[in-house]
Amino acid sequence: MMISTFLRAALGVSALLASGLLGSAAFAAATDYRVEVVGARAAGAGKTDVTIRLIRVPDNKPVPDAVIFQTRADMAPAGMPTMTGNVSPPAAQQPPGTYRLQVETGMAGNWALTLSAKVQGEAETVRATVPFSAAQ
Ligand SMILES: [Cu+2]
Repeated sequence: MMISTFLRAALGVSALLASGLLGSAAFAAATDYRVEVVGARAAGAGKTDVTIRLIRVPDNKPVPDAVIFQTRADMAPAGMPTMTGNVSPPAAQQPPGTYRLQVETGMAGNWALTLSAKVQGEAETVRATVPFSAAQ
């Protein structure tokens, strides 16, 4: 599945540049990350397991050991932005860099999963919204 969203770390590098911090931190802040949906499959009545992969764009490598938080799922892609579903805390998966979240999708159709990710060694928080479809 080639659903992906390009992201930029939440804060621009301009503040770092302005403050004269031109070391590796500035380069890390400029790093782009991408979240891909690997798959979404029914996981019992009204639940969907969504597996995502976090990619560091410059070297196109998966990012293991990220802390996923501030998760949200809603049916905005189906025109129902106020219809939300609880998201369980994600579990790290094999291969490294993939994470599985279980979403309470009470309705079949197109959903959006929004999340934040804290990447080891990265000062900025990564945020992404990716679409997935729920079978039920
Ligand atoms: Cu709905």
